[in-house]
Amino acid sequence: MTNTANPGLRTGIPGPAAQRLGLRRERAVADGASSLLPVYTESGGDGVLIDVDGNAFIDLGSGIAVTSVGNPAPKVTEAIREQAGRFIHTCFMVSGYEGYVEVCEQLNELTPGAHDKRSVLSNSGAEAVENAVKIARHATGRSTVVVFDNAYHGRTNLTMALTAKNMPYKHRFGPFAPEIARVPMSYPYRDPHGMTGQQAAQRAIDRIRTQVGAENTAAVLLEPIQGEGGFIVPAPGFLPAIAEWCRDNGVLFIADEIQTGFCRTGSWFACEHENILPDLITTAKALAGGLPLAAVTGRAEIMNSVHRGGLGGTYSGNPIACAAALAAIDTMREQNLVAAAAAVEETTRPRLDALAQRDDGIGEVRGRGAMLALEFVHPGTGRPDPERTARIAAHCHRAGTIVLTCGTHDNVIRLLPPLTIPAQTLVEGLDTLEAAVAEC
Ligand code: PLZ
Repeated sequence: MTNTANPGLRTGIPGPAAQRLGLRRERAVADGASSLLPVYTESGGDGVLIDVDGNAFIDLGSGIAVTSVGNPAPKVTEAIREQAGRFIHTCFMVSGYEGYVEVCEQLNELTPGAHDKRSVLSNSGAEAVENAVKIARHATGRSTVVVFDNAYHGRTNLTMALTAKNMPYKHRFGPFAPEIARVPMSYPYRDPHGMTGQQAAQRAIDRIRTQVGAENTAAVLLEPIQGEGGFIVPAPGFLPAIAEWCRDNGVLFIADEIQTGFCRTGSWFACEHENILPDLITTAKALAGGLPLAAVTGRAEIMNSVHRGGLGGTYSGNPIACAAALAAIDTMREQNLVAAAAAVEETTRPRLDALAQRDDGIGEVRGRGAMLALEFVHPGTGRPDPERTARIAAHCHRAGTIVLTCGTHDNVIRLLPPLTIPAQTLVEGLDTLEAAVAEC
């Protein structure tokens, strides 16, 4: 289908070159590694991705909240080139380099709280979460990790256990790591009407107290705004109440800011919106502008409780990824991407709210900054509507705008545009989404 709305489309989707690659893929790539769109990227640009058929897609996904600084961002590209021309790898466990140290300095400075901090780097978000759990168990001498309904923390064995959703993440991949307890999240749209953040926190704390026991709990791990689980923003007061209980009970509070971190929600980290000071914080995604890099940052005494050599990995904190991260962080500061995320919200939120006014299949508009979503439901019952959600997303894709879905029930369309997206491009992407909602 060729669409007139996006003048950047040259062929139907997928075009002939993408179809040829699709056939090669079928013969070479495992079916388990699937893609949302049937197209193949050739290059990027200001808020767009150009595919192998010359089609320009408006990017409202940023490769799942990664290319916040642009794709490619000139400074990041330059830093990668410069570092690649000097050396590519030493293994930090063999010999150090300045980039690793400097990324840790930046993380210690930028993450919430002025207390003494240390950081350790790894390759992926899941690996950072694994490290955070290792550190928390080591520091407390306790084993249980508490996680929440709808949580997403990764696809490795331990992080599958921490992740809530069965399909596609866990199905037939068990047995899973033990000593994980799951408790209810604050989910204002679905919680009993009027339930406050404090009440939702008390519900979770009662579960922990009665089913685990504080003295067995190493850490409470949570996303301050849940990502894959549906862009769920907990009711005000929920996060502070959980953090306070943790503090009073010697339980570490780990904030997974892998998706929410680095300017995405209109502050450097989402914990800042409620003045939370996590003991440990995991980051990845936008940190290195598209290169694989992740981190755990936390209180010095907790981080340093681990014996020498207890944390590491061949590629952890790769020099090129560190160079990219420093350039990405520079770009965030120079271009004030905190303000840019707030500007995305200013443009987008009123349009989503207006859309929800006209469409009783939209149960809720929610999110913060440049992390916004629509939850689709059956009118009247509030039952999740994953079918319509999938139709709307597919319609957007055929019309040349990349939107992502999420949610435990696959009934949420989420927007994660690059924070550098030109205003006009964002507006065109939103036009496409509005048309898709109207037509489906
Ligand atoms: N914690 C909060 O959002 C990654 C993964 C999607 P990795 N989310 C996108 C998918 O289907 O694999 C994520 C996250 C939060 C942890 C992770 C894991 O980060 O870098 O994908 O391992």
